[in-house]
Amino acid sequence: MRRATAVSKRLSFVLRHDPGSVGLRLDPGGWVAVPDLLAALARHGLPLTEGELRDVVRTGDKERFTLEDAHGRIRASYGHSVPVNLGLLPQRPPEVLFHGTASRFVAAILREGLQPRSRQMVHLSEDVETARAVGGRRGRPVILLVEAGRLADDGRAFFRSTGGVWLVDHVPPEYLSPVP
Ligand code: HQG
Repeated sequence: MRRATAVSKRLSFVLRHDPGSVGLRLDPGGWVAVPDLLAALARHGLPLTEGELRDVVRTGDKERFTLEDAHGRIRASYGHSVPVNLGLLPQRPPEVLFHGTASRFVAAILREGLQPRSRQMVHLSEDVETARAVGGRRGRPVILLVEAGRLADDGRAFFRSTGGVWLVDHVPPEYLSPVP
């Protein structure tokens, strides 16, 4: 695995799922001070310069992290399993969004709707290609169309993270249909 990929995966793990694994605590918004993160990673076997951290954030294939220079802090932009309040304001989503999943989950999803499972929120994509790549991580990909506009009209809050990732707490089955 490329070093940048390995660093990105470790950052995702620490900032989304287990800051305690390197002795860190996230603030309520999911942020951690950059010097604290670098020191914690170094203590746990991943010495990293600030320049390298910046490169990983900037050149990753997705906008997984947000680096706020004004405050010298960083957080994962989405994907959390630890409770965080990202402070995003609800936004009107596009009329349709997409969710890529693996074929073995489809029957349960069409019965129960989309659940966040181990994460805090359900993650949705703006286009079919992205959704296909997301679903392909877990098996044979199946794309579900989400009637996001109608669900928003019916009162559910949608949040836009970075890189065209939309977050919602649940999608009931009546707003879902498989894309042939
Ligand atoms: C499925 C990646 C059965 C759901 C991606 C998914 C994303 C159900 C799996 C982000 C279900 C959870 C998140 C139900 C949902 N019954 N299965 N009722 N409801 N599921 O990884 O959306 O590359 O937690 O379809 O690109 O795959 O890491 O969610 O297959 O943006 O930056 O349960 O992570 O980004 O899997 O991925 P995940 P996800 P990164």
